[in-house]
Amino acid sequence: MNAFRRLAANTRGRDLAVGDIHGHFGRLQACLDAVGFDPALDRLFSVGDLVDRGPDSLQVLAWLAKPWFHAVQGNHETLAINHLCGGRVDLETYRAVGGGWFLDLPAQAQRPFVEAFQQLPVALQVETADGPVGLLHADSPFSDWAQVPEGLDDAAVREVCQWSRRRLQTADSTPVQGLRALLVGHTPVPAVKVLGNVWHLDTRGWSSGCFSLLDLASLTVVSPTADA
Ligand SMILES: [Mn+2]
Repeated sequence: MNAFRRLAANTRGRDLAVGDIHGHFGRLQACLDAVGFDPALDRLFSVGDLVDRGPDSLQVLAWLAKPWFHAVQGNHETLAINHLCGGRVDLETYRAVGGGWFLDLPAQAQRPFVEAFQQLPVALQVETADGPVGLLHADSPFSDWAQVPEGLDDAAVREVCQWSRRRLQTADSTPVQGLRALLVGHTPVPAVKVLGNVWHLDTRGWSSGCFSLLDLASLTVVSPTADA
């Protein structure tokens, strides 16, 4: 697995990003339909946590096979990998955060999910006309994005990328240098929240909120509101 991936700009259609999905691909598709998402031209970027909690986790393999869908690895994908690959996972906690669909599969059926999750980068950089946009699941481990590609060799750095809530908890608005914007999820927010140039996109579309689709070219939220 290469933990860092770069993607060229989309010169044909729109690039949109979404926060944590957590097994709600049906709701996500409805949201994409509502904004006229065109799978022939547009791309959708996910900040990870594709599975657990919602009813559609098994659909994740079909979604990851879509050529227009690009995701980074969230901490929930890491839980599945660690469970099958001998890492330490507290089973009670994993089940409590929605991992039952995975834990109840026979090991042989768990394997394709883990293999797909292992292919996901921890950090992704997408070019836009106005500069690069970064994505990772939780928080940037560095104030300079240029340090990320090599830094990801370190497990402690990957852990910050996938688990940290420091920036939101400390309301740190220091921008991440080298990026136009960094898009993250992991910690739910009532509405899309920007700290510095870091956009927190997990607006609980998987729970009582709704998905927020962010247009990467304009850095505007294009998804309909709950009462639209
Ligand atoms: Mn998470």
